[in-house]
Amino acid sequence: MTKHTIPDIASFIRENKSFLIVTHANPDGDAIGSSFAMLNFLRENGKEAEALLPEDLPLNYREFVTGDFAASMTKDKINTFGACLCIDVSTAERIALGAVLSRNDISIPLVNIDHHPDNTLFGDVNLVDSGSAAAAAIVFNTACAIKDFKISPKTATLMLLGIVMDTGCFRFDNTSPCALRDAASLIELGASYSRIINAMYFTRPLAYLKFGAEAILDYMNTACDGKFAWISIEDQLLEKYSVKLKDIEGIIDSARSIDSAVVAGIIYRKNDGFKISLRSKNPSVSVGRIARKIKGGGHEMAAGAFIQEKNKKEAERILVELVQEELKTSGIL
Ligand SMILES: [Mn+2]
Repeated sequence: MTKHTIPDIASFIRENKSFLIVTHANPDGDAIGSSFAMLNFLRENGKEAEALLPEDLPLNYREFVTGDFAASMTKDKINTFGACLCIDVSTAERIALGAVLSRNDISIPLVNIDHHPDNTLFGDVNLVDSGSAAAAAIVFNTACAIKDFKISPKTATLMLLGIVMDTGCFRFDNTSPCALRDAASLIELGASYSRIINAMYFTRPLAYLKFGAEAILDYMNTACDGKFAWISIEDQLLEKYSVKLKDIEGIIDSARSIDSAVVAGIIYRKNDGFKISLRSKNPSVSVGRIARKIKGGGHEMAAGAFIQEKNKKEAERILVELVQEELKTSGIL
């Protein structure tokens, strides 16, 4: 359970020959950017590396990752690598290894590279910096610490992708001087900022816009004097526009942008309960704290959780109560 530093990881990478890269389930921009940046970086500098990602990528990310990963892997295969680099994952349970495998099936050294404040230091080696805006920024700084290794424009673009997406395109509170400096350095290294912005913010099927319009019109709710706004996503609405959940998580920004809202959320049915994403607009209101009460976790300003409850009205009641409690604790209500 020791914490390591960037120079430790830099020498670890230098000393090992082959790496397996894994990230979290439902990968977001930082998970995808940081893992594939690491994959490219290692390959371009003479290391053997493979990525395991047993999930479909959200549509807009596909052009950055050209099918270059394994969708499944056996335990034996995993353990043929020199080490496993696990990037942007807060707990061992969240590692995306497919349906059958778990952390305990990995017997090679596991390096945990992450920035979540609730990281459980589950690796054999742990590089965890919760002050970092994105895991991609940690990957970038680690890459810089390996002096004779090169960072190509392709790798730099993937690193920048992670930083752009985890800072909400430099709009969230984690947009630190450091994050902006890293982004500037990456653009100097040839990262294509315009390509990222066009793919992430200016490219979507018309059906997605219509989905968003109807979601705002008919599925937006508010509580706590308008301080909590959330969209309750119904399967029938997804079906109507042939939209996949993983492609529309940005819809939470519509709730977030409501002037009175301090906490924004989306809620949707998953298995035997409801999955919840939450955002806070005020640093004294921790949605991470709310999430940790209901089988979830994440950052203080952005978190995810799960309510095991079949009835939607009841799940929403539980959620509103928890948000209300947090708003009261922090003196907002
Ligand atoms: Mn992240």
